[in-house]
Amino acid sequence: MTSTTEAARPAATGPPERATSSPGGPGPALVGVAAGAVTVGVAELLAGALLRVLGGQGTPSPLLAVGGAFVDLTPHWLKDWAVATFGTADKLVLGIGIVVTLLVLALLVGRLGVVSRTAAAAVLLLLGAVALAAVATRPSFAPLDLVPTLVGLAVGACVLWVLLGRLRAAPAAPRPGVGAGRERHTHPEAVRTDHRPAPTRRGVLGAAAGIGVLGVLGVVAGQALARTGRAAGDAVARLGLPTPRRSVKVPAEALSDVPGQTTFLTPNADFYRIDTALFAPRVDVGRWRLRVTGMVDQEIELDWAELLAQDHVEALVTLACVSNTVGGELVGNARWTGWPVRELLARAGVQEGADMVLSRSVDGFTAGTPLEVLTDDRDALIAVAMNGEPLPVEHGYPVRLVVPGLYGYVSATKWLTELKVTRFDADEGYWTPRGWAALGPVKTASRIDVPRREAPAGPVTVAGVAWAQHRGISKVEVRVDDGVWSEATLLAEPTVDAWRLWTWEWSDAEAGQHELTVRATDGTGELQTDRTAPPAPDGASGWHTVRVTVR
Ligand SMILES: Nc1nc2c(c(=O)[nH]1)N[C@H]1C(S)=C(S)[C@@H](COP(=O)(O)O)O[C@H]1N2
Ligand SMILES: [Mo]
Repeated sequence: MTSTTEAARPAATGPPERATSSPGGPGPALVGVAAGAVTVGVAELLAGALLRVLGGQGTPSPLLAVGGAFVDLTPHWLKDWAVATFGTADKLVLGIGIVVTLLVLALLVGRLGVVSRTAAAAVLLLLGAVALAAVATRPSFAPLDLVPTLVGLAVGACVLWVLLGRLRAAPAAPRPGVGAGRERHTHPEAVRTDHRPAPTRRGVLGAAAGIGVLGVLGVVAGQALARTGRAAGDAVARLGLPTPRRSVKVPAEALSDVPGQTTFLTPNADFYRIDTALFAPRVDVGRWRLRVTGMVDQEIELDWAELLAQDHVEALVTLACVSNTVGGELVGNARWTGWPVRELLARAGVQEGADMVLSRSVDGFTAGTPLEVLTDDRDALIAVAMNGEPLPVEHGYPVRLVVPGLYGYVSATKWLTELKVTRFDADEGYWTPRGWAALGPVKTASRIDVPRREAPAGPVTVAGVAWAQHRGISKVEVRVDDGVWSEATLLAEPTVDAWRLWTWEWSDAEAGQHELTVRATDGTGELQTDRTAPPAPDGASGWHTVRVTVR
């Protein structure tokens, strides 16, 4: 009875029959994934190699170009939702989304191959055309950028075509009526393939898996090459940074030795990064230009060598993001080297009636900055260095704006390429039509760094940082639970444009739950507001409170 059923089943349901007449099962899908992986792998490897060989001026990753185009096409509400939901992990989530999408598309292309090889190849090429369109519409596009994707597609299409064909020619497993027990010694094809090119199904699938793995390795290698290529590009700039006519030293009295407290200068590698760019644009300093346009007597175009030849200064400026929440980390302080914007604007000659400068990035981002903060005596800089090093790519290499007193979204344009002198009633920065205020002066803020959760009973050092850029900090006060406000000790304030560190000795922390609250007073004597507000539209406000368990 059992043996009858077993012998009958394959013949009755017929999978072997179907497999020999047309390639069903997981095979076609695997072939699709292999073709997809090798397409992307070859494209990424080639792009990375070009970037490496051309020293940071080669082509960008096709994958990232597709991601970038996707971000550009995403509606605002979806983008806002993604940022709100995933925070700074939004790019990781997008990356995972892209990989999953590609995987599904590749599976479908493979399955389509069961019906028609031509159709599968056509769809692969169609998807390739979409990728090419994404590459071609990137802001920094150069025709060479198309080559890696084209080559990848050619290889991928060949792999798809050949493997689907071989899969079709390969007999699946046992032939109809062949029982499992007899497979080994009655499988003539298995013996034959050892001597003749007629493929076995297993052989084809093995090849597909191998090719797929090679494709993934290609992506990894391509990304690694691109990274070293970009680093090589940075070395170009390292050869030439300006010697500032005025340099700043951070006095020891501004530095803290309290473990866990904010460091006065934020190392470049730890500096928060916020921008709309999926990947930081690679700007070739050799081709970089800064243009001054709009309401000026005379338009100006400046290249890297000309910019370096100007009179640069150093300044300590704390940069803050309007999206920073109370107690949040989207704020950092650096020593910037740059040429004062006011000197460039004076050279161009600003015309009567202008009240805004719209700065533009190579990637299309814009910021609208009030003209007056760029022309008064503050250190609004066309910055080329950050903490003594060329700007890191993610922070605007080779040139960005830094303006003391304003949130980054209305002032700190990275990968700067144009300053358009204009009017607020004629132009607006990137974020303004997206629901953020046209003006973004930094609100006075203070933060408790330590303790954050727990503290031992007895004396406890409470420490943190406060900022009110270009107004300075004159007082910081700390309160335990609903007690009285005590004045914290302020560390030195080398400039009103940077944050100020503070400490306070909590002399008698008692076991139990406590709330510590901090508030600052700015240099004009105005107390930080206790009115809580969310980041949108013009910056969060409210006092920072931490809940501490004392043991
Ligand atoms: N080109 C470009 N510049 C930009 C942005 C951007 O999206 N694109 N974001 C701005 C915002 S919102 C902030 S807070 C600062 C952050 O600078 P950072 O990434 O160097 O910290 O950059 C500003 N400059
Ligand atoms: Mo920001």
